[in-house]
Amino acid sequence: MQDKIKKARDAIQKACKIMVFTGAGISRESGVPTFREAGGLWDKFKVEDFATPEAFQQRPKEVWEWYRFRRNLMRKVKPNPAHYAVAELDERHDDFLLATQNIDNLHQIAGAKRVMELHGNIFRSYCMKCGYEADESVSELTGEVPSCTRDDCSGVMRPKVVWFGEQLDPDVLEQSFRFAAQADCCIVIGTSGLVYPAAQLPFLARRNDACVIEINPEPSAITPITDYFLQGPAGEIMPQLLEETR
Ligand code: BJW
Ligand code: ZN
Repeated sequence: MQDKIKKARDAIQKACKIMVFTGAGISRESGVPTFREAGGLWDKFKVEDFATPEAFQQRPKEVWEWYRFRRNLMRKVKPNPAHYAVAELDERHDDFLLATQNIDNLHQIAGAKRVMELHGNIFRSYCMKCGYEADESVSELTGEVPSCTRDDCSGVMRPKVVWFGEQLDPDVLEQSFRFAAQADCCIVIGTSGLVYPAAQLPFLARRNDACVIEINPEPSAITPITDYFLQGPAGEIMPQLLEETR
């Protein structure tokens, strides 16, 4: 394992264009539950009841309750050593991009600057009628199903996250795809690699002959295309990829 870590570290040092692609697993050690593991969110809640536009249309109050519950949890947690190591890579490398599927803000709190939020951000909401956006990282909009506070719009507000069957923000997706297709190193951390189009990113990098490094305690759908699969928790392994080069 130490030999593999050393080789991965060398590949990162040599690389010019580095992409980091993260999923729920990177925040696991901070106390944020993942989706598809035993005990994960999809064990307790059905995807179609909470993470689809149809669910929101039919039961907006329950969907909002679920998001408030998760917001309250995410507000309390802190970045772990893996988030800080990713932020350090961002600071060190001129040509860097972090594409995250996470909505928890932990990368930004750790100090990462060049972040693409593929699936949105749980602390933001927008009006479905006029598009007005609200930042609710500090205080929540009120009401069981909050309504728009701009002028006299009073449209229905929804969390600014991407549900199944919805398009990802085209700018975010395009910038991430373009970067991945030119990257010479792609570090994949804590994702099952099952959700598309996000999961395409490491495959695009691989097609460009990038060195693909993965950190995950379990193999994922991305593992078969990796050069170095570093099996274990992100909070322990990710900081080791930066050691000695500090
Ligand atoms: C650790 C660890 C530790 C544990 N350290 N690691 C092509 C083929 C097939 C299907 C599709 C396709 N293209 C589109 C689709 C449909 C669909 C899709 O992908 N379905 C598949 C599941 C079959 N995609 C979409 O609908 C997307 N939209 C789209 O494609 O639009 C175009 C379109 C529109 C209409 C019709 C057709 C096309 C949108 C996807 C939105 C995903 N949204 C969610 C919810 C976000 C909001 C919320 O949280 O409430 O995003 S679902 C959920 O999954 C969330 C995550 O970001 C995403 C990915 O999950 P992630 O991060 O990988 O988590 P897990 O739990 O799966 O894995 C955790 C990993 O961590 C595990 O591997 C652990 O081992 C590991 N781990 N501890 C490191 N300490
Ligand atoms: Zn509005």
